[in-house]
Amino acid sequence: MAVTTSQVSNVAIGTAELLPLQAAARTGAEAILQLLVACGIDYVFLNPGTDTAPIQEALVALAADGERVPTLVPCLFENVAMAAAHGYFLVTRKPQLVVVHVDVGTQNLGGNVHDAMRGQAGVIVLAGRSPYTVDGRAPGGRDRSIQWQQDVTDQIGIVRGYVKWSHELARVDTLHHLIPRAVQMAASEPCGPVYLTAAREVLMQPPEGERVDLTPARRAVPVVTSAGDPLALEKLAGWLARAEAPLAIVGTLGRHPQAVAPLVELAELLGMRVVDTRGPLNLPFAHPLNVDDSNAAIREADVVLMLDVDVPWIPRHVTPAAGTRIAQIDIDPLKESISLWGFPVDLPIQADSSKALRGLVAAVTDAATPADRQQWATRRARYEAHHAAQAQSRATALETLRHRRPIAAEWVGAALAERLPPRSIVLDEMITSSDAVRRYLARQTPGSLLSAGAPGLGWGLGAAVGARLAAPDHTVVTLVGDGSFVFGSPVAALWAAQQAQAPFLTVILNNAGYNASKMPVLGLFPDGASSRANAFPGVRFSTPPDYAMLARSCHAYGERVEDPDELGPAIERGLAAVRAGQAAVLDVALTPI
Ligand SMILES: Cc1ncc(C[n+]2csc(CCOP(=O)(O)OP(=O)(O)O)c2C)c(N)n1
Ligand SMILES: [Mg+2]
Repeated sequence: MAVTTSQVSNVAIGTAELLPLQAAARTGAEAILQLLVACGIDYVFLNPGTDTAPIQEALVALAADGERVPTLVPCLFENVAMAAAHGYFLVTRKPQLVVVHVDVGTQNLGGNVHDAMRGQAGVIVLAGRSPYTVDGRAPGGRDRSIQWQQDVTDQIGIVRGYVKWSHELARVDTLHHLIPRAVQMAASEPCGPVYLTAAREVLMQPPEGERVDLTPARRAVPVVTSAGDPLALEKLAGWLARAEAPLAIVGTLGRHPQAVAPLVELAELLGMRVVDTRGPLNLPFAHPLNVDDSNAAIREADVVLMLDVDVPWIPRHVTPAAGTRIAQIDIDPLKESISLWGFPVDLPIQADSSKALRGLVAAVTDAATPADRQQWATRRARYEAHHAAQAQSRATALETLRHRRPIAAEWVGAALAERLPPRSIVLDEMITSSDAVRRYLARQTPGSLLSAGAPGLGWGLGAAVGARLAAPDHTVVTLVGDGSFVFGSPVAALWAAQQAQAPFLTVILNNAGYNASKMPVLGLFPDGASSRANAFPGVRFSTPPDYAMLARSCHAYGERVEDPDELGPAIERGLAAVRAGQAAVLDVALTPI
């Protein structure tokens, strides 16, 4: 049979039909903003400096003329700006603008640029760069000593390994090509950050006729992705149809919430279990085909389908059996940006999984005989029974866990699950508490659970600001470790939330240190000196900061929770503060590491 090409098409990010052909622009900075607005950019997350002054001026001057400008979100630390744009992108798939000072502002984007790259988040970063001229003739030329110090040999090199594309905007008369190109690049899959620099002379130079051509901005639409080669999908359907133990391993498929339904359909049709690695929600948590013990499932599988996953298993811990057929559907099957990537794949298919899965479901349906269907239904019933027993033992365990003191991470998940309103988005930067919390939080709705998709800590707070701006009718809750909370520049993030009227609830899983940095010491040296002396340099926070007080100093609600019976009421107080427009931080005391 022929696999039909999916009808799903990419969403245009601009407002193409409504655009005028040209816009007024007295300076290069005004031209850039006009172009970005024409490309659908709604927000600018800004940390300014000497060389971004023309952009700051353009925001005010254009607004005074009644022109539309991106809404400003002031960020007191650059990693908050980067994470906020990332969070906004995950909800909307629309890149936003991050403006930072020169090389130093770029360096402060820090690990959150890594997150945007690995998490495939489209973000436009625009950094100033030292002025080109020193003689005083060109407007914007150097007038401060720092402009020599900040004139480094390779500013773009700071982020080159972490961006999809970069460019030094050196001329005003090419901005109308380059800005839409930057937006298209960021928003096309695999999405990612792009990095632009512009010197003040360019930002201040008047475009010809003091107008900028907006026509290219009409075409800043993401590249239409493929639904996958029909023959390859048919072949894969044949493998799956004849499998004894088919298994899907899923990474970031759920970045397209519409991909979850066809995954569920495929899994239910085949009685195929699904390993959901710790990314966005790929499968409703309570789905009976959701695998708890992924290593055992991988060992048993005879056909594995990898779906948008960077690391399907850790070879040191488990590998599929030798004869297992392994297929892959991925927007980026080669993983070019990962130096050592050697997972064996017999059938790598480049495709947008949200589209390809529909074709795959159709192909499997077509290939199914009544005997197949009978066999798949039996298999599904067996897994469902197993899952029901697990769910029962989880519920039994919770009866004890909900009263444990110090508070159990599992109870944090369950207490939230009992109280979060239906329209909630949860962000996960919890590190070692994540599995326990996720198991009891049991997110169900596609698009309602987000993660950085990468290990650069300091993402969860800024990303919550962006997610809330993108979904103002949703309750946004960010779950972080105590280490991650501090990495997230809480003063800057909570203040940005207040300024941008983007309140969210933060729950800190506070184990008084970096558990993730303690565990490798025990793992590599189980009987080593650290283990024997119970001494772990750099990982325990003795006399930790008072995070609730810190929150209050940033105009947020803040509360420390030590009593498990108080956890539920505290969550309600936090949610009430958020409903009233105030950010809230609950510092939940877990067992110290
Ligand atoms: C920017 C950055 N710095 C350092 C690390 C290394 N690192 C990984 S996990 C971790 C500790 C996280 O602590 P916390 O958020 O409290 O979570 P826990 O491990 O205690 O569960 C550290 C320091 C990192 N991933 N990113
Ligand atoms: Mg911790």
